[in-house]
Amino acid sequence: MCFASSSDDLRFTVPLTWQTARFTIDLAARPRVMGIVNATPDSFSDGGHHAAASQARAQCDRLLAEGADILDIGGESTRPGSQPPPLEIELERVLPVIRHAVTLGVPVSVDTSRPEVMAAALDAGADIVNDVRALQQSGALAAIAAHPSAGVCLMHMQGEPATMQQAPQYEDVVAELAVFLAERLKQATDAGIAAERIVLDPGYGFGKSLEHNLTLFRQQAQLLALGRPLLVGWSRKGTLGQLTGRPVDQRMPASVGAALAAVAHGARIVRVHDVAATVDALKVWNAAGLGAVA
Ligand code: HH2
Repeated sequence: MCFASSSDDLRFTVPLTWQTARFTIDLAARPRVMGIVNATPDSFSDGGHHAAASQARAQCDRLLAEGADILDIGGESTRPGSQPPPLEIELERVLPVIRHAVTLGVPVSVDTSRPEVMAAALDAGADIVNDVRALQQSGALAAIAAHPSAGVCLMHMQGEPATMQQAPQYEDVVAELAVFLAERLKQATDAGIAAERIVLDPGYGFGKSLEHNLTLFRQQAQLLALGRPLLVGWSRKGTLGQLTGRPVDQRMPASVGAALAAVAHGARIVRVHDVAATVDALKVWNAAGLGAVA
């Protein structure tokens, strides 16, 4: 893949809206914060904290009060070594939370790879599907295409969560990732999902070593050549633990730093656990004149 423009130029050429079912999200004025609601017993940083539907619903309310622009609700942990839960369990975890979240007045995303969960969540009023497997499961493209304006995040992952961190390998991580995301973007648009509905995600920590993650991070803005906004998730991830020596419950400052750096490298949506801290940091970022891309 050839990148003609400099990364700085690209920040000003990528479309800066994201079409989702009920909302057209403006990404020009300031970067947006996607708050994570893991309705799971086993997520790597907050597993079990919001596993009961009542806890997950309360977490939606809390993140919204803290300033989240989007709520991302997931019922499968994709931490290294994990296995997907049975379909019925995933549905039971996410649907009651989505039904609550869609009453709160912000875009609601479902973090899933299963077409059945995508369809049920969109039918329940969700606006976005966030798929770490980039709509590769059979029926996933059709499930999104069937909802004429639902948004979608296509993320890169090498392998599957169960084994992805055992020996990730790339000759050129940035180029390979760009080829993958371009191909998934084409598959999606060929299936009838308009490009305006799609954002892309490099998938930090998903089948990538420390070195892969950092190479990608430094060159992340090159992915803007694909012509779609970038969403990134650095929050509390293992690479931040490797950089700081901190356990997962002490990675908030590193996560906020990573979110700002990701925005500096062209991301317009950051997926985070620590919404209040990230929102505060971005307020300062925006006040310093760094937030708007016009
Ligand atoms: N990371 C995780 C899950 N979903 N989606 C996108 N688009 N980008 C990411 O980087 C991403 C994601 C993993 O984080 P978390 O949800 O906190 O953990 P777990 O998968 O263990 O529930």
